[in-house]
Amino acid sequence: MKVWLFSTNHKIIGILYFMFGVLAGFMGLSLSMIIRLELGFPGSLIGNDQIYNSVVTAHAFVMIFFFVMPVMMGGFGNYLIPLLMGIPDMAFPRMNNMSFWLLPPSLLLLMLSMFVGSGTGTGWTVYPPLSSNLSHMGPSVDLSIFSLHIAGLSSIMGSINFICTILNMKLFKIECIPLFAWSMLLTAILLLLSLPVLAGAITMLLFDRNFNTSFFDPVGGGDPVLYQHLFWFFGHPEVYILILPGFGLISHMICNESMKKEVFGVIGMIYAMISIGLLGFIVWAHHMFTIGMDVDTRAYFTSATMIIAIPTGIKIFSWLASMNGMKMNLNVSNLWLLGFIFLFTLGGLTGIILSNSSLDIVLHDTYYVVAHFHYVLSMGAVFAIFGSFVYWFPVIFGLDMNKKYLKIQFFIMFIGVNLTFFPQHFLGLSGMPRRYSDYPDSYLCWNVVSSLGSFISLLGTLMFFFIIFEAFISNRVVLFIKSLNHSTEWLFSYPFSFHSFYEIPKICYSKY
Ligand code: HAS
Ligand code: CU
Repeated sequence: MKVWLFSTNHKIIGILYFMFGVLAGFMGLSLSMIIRLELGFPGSLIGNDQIYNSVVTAHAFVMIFFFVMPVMMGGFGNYLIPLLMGIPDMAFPRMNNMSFWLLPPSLLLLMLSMFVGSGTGTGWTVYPPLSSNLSHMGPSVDLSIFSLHIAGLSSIMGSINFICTILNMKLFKIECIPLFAWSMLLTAILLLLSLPVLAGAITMLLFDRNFNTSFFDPVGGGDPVLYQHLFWFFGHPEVYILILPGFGLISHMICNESMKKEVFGVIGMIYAMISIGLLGFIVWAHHMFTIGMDVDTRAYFTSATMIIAIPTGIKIFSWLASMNGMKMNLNVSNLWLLGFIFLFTLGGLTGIILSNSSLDIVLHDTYYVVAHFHYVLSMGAVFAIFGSFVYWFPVIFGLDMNKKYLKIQFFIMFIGVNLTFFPQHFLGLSGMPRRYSDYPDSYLCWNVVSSLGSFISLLGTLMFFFIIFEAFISNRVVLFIKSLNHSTEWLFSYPFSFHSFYEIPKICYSKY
């Protein structure tokens, strides 16, 4: 018990993050099933729009802050960074423990906000005036704000830890550390710079709600648009925070699966990630084209946003170039990799369409946006998580998963998510707004398809847990890996020892 509660060990904390992420992932999935049940047929199932909106809000919060971020940074980051970089543990192991243990109370507050009062029906953006005390009286929004504060604290401490670990404890020059370490470093910097802005915005909102300030209330000289600027100055970097660690994981896996000693264009990849990180801070108002912006500002934010397609394109084409010439082997890891590249690109392209301010005036707040971000998130970030989990399962647990089941599971997921989200492009283009619990009959067909798709992905996810269960009970111990890998995490024995490196390893450079 002590081992799990008080551990300062990066592997234990990594596994704690994984367990927490799985729990939260299931919560988020359940909430999404409620959404798809409500929208699976016209008319009302829940019978209360406030509850429907609270479910949508909680789904987003849980998936973003309690599933994707903890699993990618907390889980894979903590587990793999020390192993990949040849160091005994994270720089601040006790702070690492605290980063993790702030998350359960934070999730608890979020859950409370659903059950106390009338729920936070504001969407994950928590825009005033909807989130002010006139439209959302009662404690729910305050609880959500506290939840975000605590989750933010956890992330900030985690980020400081990653930045210090990677910059101070590296054994190589910075341009030689693995791409996954680069992606974690950049994600941590993005978090450190953007989260305080969110914290400021929601604290001002808290004051508006409870202490009679009027930062966002025009009646007292405030402006709700200020909130939107503050929120999206955090919100847009946040979407890259969600995908950059995935980029790192994908680079790492592609390199190994295509039997190359490094990814095509490593330096280009590093510069691409740096530019995505930097550009991410100067495009935020593409989420606000409909506030009544003057034409120059619209032109600026449209062009700045489009420029991000360049570094992202560099990444996509470098991955493809890394795969070029490989002996094509459609094993499970490669299926997830190809799935990621294909579907993330699709989501990225719809992002470019949305970045055109004139088109966005029409598409904003429709299902087209929902389709866009689910392609980059549920098929970008989540495919990276599934693929990485399958790929590193032998490293973490020393056991082999059933390959045939995994392949079937991949195709179930692939069909499920595409069936769920592709039709949402059509719904968006024909004008169906997001965050409504009902729709006119003309939207029926694609909504039914989408709900069916979501049930297929539910089956896929359940099957994944069956496969993990099966791997544990059949206990196929991995003795050695067939192909020798380019990185160090495979070199250790199972079950893992507490610290993999008790002294600084001797590095020798060889010219192959
Ligand atoms: Fe996004 C809304 C634009 C990437 C997540 N995005 C969202 C929301 C989320 C999200 C969660 O400009 C909704 C927030 C909310 O609740 O309201 N997004 C972009 C652009 C990119 C992009 C330009 N988004 C992401 C990633 C996410 C994410 C990554 C999370 C993981 N997004 C928008 C815009 C909105 C938006 C608008 C607001 C919409 C609204 O009205 O609310 C880029 O980073 C994507 C770059 C990737 C590619 C693909 C690979 C590149 C290649 C190179 C060649 C391509 C070229 C483009 C030259 C572009 C292969 C050619 C263009 C063609 C159309 C063919
Ligand atoms: Cu954005």
